Amino acid sequence: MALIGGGFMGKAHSLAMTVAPQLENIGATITKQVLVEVDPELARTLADDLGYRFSETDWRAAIVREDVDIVDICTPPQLHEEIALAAIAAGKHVFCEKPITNLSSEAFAMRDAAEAAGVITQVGYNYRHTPAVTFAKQLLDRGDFGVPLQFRASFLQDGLFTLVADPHRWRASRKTGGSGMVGDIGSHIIDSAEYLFGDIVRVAARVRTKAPDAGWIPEEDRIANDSLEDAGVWIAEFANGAIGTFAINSYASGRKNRFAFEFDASKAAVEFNWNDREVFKVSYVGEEKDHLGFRTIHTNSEHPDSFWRLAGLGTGYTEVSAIQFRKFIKAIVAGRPAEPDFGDAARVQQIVEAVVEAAASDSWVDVPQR
Ligand code: NAI
Ligand code: SOE
Repeated sequence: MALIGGGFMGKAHSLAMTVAPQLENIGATITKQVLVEVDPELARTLADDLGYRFSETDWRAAIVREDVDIVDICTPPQLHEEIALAAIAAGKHVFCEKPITNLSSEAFAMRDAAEAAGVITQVGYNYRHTPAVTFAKQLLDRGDFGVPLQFRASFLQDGLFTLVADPHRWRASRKTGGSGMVGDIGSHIIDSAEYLFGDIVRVAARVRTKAPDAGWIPEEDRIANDSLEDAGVWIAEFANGAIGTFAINSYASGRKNRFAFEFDASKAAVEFNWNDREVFKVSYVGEEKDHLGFRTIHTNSEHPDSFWRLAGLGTGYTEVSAIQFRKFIKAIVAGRPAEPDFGDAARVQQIVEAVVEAAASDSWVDVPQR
């Protein structure tokens, strides 16, 4: 593999790629061949630390190497499209971090290019690979929970202040950060919503940007200055008739990467919170009255993708990441599409755009159907 961008996610991917083939035979060996960073010294140091054979400063040189089969893109989003298209043209399989790019039109072109080239793609919507989420999805698809009715999701963080102050401030500019926090963290709950409940068909929304002192930047100033939204709420209708609500912001004091959803279906209600990611909670309709309420399902080796035989040992960020790469490599070995691929991610981007447009136009916006 060639890793492009050795920042936060570059490190997470490197750790996960080491672990991915080790607990199960996935039919392939991963060799960390080359790491790309713009600064040569940083590239060399990171390559040594993270176990890559070579370092490089130009991603173009890395992706055409004969000894590279997989290109893993972990740069800020505005570079994803160019790197991915070039990697696809070079016949490489591509893993790309989310958002796949900042425009859905570009994202669909990336999907088409990958399909035409016959390469496998996957995008870093990692939360759906948490064993508890995967198992909830299996039960939902099997009909155990009945007909999906209502989905409620939120992704809350309190990190904005650090993000604007540290080198990761690319997130605070529209040119580099794309569609703000709706694209950055909202995209994760959109991906999970479609993964679990199916296609979203229309949305209505409000987005906001927090003023430096207190309150919101006035809407007219926000729009005139093209300020990136850092908060949003939206409602959605699904193709299957279900309805949903979503909320994000990046200054929810004390909320540490709180990705969470709950849903009600005709036979059960389900609750998942990434901060307690080893479990999910389910309450079945029709239980004996003295048993009514939520039970906690602890994931263990009985459940899909789990790492450890014993429940309670913890399911970490690296483990979930390793699960997503294990699936990616297995898809490449089997020559079948991975999930979520560029097509799925292009749809997420389409919904991100619909949310921003719905807020700007103060109206419901239909999401084009697949
Ligand atoms: P970061 O800022 O920590 O790392 C980006 C790295 O890319 C930096 O080290 C930078 O020097 C490097 N870079 C920039 N231009 C480059 C170029 N031309 N060639 C090679 N390297 C270059 O950013 P972070 O947090 O790692 O985010 C990267 C991507 O991962 C983003 O798309 C972000 O949305 C996504 N992400 C996904 C997460 C998830 O849980 N799925 C978590 C965090 C980020
Ligand atoms: C920052 O908001 C961030 O790192 C996102 O970019 C990731 O996608 C999310 O998983 C964690 O938060």
